Amino acid sequence: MTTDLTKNLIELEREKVLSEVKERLNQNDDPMKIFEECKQGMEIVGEKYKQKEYFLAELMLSGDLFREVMELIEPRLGKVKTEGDIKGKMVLTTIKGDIHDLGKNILATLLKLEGIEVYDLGVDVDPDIVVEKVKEIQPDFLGFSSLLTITFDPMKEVINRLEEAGLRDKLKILVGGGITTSLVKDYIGADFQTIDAMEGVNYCLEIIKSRVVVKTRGGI
Ligand code: B12
Repeated sequence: MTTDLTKNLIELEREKVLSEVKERLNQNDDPMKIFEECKQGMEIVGEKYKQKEYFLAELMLSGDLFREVMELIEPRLGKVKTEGDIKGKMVLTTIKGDIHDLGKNILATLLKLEGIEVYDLGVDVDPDIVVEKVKEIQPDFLGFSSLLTITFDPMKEVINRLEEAGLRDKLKILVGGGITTSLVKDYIGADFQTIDAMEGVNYCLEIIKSRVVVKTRGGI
């Protein structure tokens, strides 16, 4: 179902989008529902770009508008956990060639709300830097946000190099972003793939829970 919000976002009606978001937040509507409706709009903007109905200018406007929506939504999502509640660490990145960051940023926010510390390396990041940071930080998770097909080979390269360095086994690797599929996960050698940030967060929480159980059993 296409809501007014989704429709207005597709049509890049900035004022209408922002005023509806503000109004619904004031009425305590679920911020994640508002987010999903806007995300759906972004997918259709992408389709229109593909069909040459929209051009780069519209992609850019949609990106800016979505960011403005996120700025309104994020403070309503909850409280970031404090140091004592940290359950795990993720190095998160968008690899070389790709500058899309809206999905990555929402994932980072949702992870922090659940007590997963995020080392966000940013966008267009060289594989060397990702490998170095994983060596340095020794995270539980490595997350790749990918919106361009040209990122598949550099992500695969990072994973191969982590394997060669003996760092792969301890690490769970997630890949997400609108264009990814389970085939991409298999191709690059990741453990988990999703196009829904919350599913990624839940996967991390399950892994952390299972590790706690194993440790507890080991201690008996
Ligand atoms: C907005 C947008 C842009 C903006 C990005 C602004 C920004 N700061 O991010 C701008 C204008 C910069 C842009 C540029 C380009 N874009 Co663009 N863009 C989009 C668009 C319309 C929306 C992307 C988006 O933000 N969606 C909303 C977010 C919230 O969704 P998401 O990223 O999927 O994230 C969600 C989940 O996937 C998940 N998630 C995301 N990452 C991760 C990571 C992990 C670990 C986990 C667990 C979960 C997770 O969490 C999020 C919430 O649920 C998409 C269309 C689409 N279908 O995605 C095209 C799209 C990605 N772009 C595309 C293209 C071609 C380009 C350009 C090459 C265009 C050009 N000619 O220059 C450039 C590339 C620039 C570059 N080098 O990166 C193509 C990619 C095609 C391909 N297969 O490679 C798409 C698919 C459009 C299309 N249908 O053709 N783009």
